[in-house]
Amino acid sequence: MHIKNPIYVTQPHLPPLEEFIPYLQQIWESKCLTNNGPFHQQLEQALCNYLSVKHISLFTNGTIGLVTALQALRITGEVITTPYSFVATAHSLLWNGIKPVFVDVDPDTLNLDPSKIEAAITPSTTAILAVHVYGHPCDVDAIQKIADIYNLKVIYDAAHAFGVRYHDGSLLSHGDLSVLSFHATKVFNTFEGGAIVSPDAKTKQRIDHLKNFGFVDEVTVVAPGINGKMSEFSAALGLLQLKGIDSALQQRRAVDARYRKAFANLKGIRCFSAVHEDVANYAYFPILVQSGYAMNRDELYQKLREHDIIARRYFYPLISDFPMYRGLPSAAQSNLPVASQAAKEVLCLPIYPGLTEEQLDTVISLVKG
Ligand code: T4K
Repeated sequence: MHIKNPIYVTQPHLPPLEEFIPYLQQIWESKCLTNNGPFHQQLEQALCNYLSVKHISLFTNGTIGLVTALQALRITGEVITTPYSFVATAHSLLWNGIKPVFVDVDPDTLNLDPSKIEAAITPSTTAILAVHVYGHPCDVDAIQKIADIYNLKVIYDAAHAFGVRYHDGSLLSHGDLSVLSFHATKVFNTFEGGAIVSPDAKTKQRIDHLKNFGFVDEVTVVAPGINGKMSEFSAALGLLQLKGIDSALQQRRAVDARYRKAFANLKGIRCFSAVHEDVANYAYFPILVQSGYAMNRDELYQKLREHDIIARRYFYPLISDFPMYRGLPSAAQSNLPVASQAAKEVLCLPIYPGLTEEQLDTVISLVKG
């Protein structure tokens, strides 16, 4: 069974091109390309409504959002974080001169394990930077409880968590700030993009200053801000993407259900259940390839590639194994046994709107062997 076009782990969801043209015409007519233009303002409002949050600041990408979130809360010293994420999570700490302290993950969710956090707190600890990996919620209550006791800020890297609802509200309302990514590979994309969700208008205002070089008005600069602004092109696409988001999420849900059913009794393949969230977003379909399966994870990865199926090992290697982190005492594998094992076993299978039945059958039959 050999297929002509590769099947990628994801493909961006895009609206019909002709629907984007009128937005481009408006941009051409107004000559307003960026700097808090009309589409930018409309998208902030539309996202607040869609996500049920009060304050959103759009960004050029999620990474600059993370860097800015740490600045906005004036985080310094040491921050407790997870090794099991995309490398941008920890890089945002280094860009702020902050020392990451890696803590192991929970075997059920692969999110930061709250029971391991307290042992890693020192007098220099100022915050917890956790990730809702694959869009599955962290144990936000347990994390907040620890943060309250030790007076720590909590930032969620919610790059995977667009639209996820938890505890009768948006998952993005937990912690002091949540940071989204609207990268091409995400559930909701604006080509490149991101956002910070703030709890109040004052925090949003500080973030809006920081993403615009620190400018408050033409002659006043209050902080060494960065250029993190989203352009009108991305904001316009975002407005259009919102119209199709519910259908895109339904299509993802259908793919998720197919995989889950197909692998339910497959020895050595473990799927993650989306039992914790009220509304899931099916951002990824990770499986763990464990003992009992016919081959190891890398062999399955290779076998799929030979059939032009480009599954991805998110997240291998662990962040703590990259050269700029591995010298840290907390990066030792002995400190991170659960994350280390997961990094050896995980494989994210293709999931995106538009994945055809035939493509899905191909992936499933290869995994089933
Ligand atoms: N925090 C977390 C937890 C994150 O996962 C990420 C990003 C961030 C923070 C940072 O947010 P941003 O600054 O990116 O907004 C991808 C993405 O580049 C990255 O955004 C994402 N996480 C990460 C998990 O995945 P790669 O290196 O795997 O991407 P790439 O280019 O190999 O793309 C994967 C597949 O997607 C391709 O094989 C084909 C398809 N694709 C990709 C692109 C870019 C397309 O079909 N079209 C495209 O334009 O990192």
